[in-house]
Amino acid sequence: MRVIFDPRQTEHAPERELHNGAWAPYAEVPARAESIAALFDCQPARDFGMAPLEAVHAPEYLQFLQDAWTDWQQTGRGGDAIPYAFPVRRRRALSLERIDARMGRHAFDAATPIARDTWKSAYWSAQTALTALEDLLTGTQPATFALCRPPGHHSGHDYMGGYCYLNSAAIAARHALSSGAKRVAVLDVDYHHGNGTQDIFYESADVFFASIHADPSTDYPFYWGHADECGAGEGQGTTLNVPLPRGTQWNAYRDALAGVVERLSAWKPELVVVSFGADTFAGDPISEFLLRTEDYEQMAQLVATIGVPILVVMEGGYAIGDLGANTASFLAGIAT
Ligand code: SP5
Ligand code: ZN
Repeated sequence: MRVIFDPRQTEHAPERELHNGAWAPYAEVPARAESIAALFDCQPARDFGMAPLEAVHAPEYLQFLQDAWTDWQQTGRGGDAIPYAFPVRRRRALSLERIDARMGRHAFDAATPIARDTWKSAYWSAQTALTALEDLLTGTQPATFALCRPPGHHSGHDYMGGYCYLNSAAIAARHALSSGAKRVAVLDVDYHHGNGTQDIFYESADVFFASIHADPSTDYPFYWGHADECGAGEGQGTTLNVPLPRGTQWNAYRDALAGVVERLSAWKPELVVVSFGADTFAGDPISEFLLRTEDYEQMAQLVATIGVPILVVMEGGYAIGDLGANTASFLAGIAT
């Protein structure tokens, strides 16, 4: 399978995150992407510029991501920029200049720091998805793989969170629409609900967002991904959430996925973007599903029965020693 990977995606390297009330080493490390890239003959990203990013994200948010680290340093602080105050419920989203206000305005958690090279890596992560999309649309292969890092599915129109800054899957899905596709599905199989992607397309009739994930009653991101969230307005019925309990194994996962694949097939997308996270793996250090390496191949084979071109976009997965094998297993199933 054609694999796109840009080395500039590894420059983003926050030092630490707030985890269960204490500082912990940042789980979303450059070695994640490197461990997968080492297994493939990767092609670099091409530059599609800012327009496809602006088609998904707010201009002031894109500017904020580019400014934040420098503005943070100018306050005289060292280290990574981290928000601590947020404009929740009925607070106006004021366009304040103070870096701390801008951080909170554009984040929904305090566990997604901005480091020196965050913008550069996030930018090339999005370009990686766009390159893999174009190669899929213009090529003859049934699928391509965008080895994106940092991940994107928690990032919304004007916010970051969950290690995500730019929503590469959403950027690719919208770019597919502007390239002529009429119906695009996003299937999110990361352990965590893809709240950013859901938000971006919640009222869109031309993008079907489906997600299988840990029940947000017990797991991050908590406030999205419940089964009664089905879309709104013109997008009513084009969002599908299937939360599963901690401890889920392949048999139960497969049954859930079969139902989702049936719904997607009936909707008749022209293209499927898969937000692939390998954090459903039994050995994942921050997650609680119990999938095995060989299960990913079967998962992908089931997804491939939809029978349309597939763009696989990398999201989470933190068991670095097994991440390459788990991803390779998934890609093998897509290609067969
Ligand atoms: C892209 C992606 O996978 N983002 C995940 C962000 C998760 N951040 C919060 C994780 C909280 C984990 N709680 C750990 C429980 C350990 N048993
Ligand atoms: Zn995840």
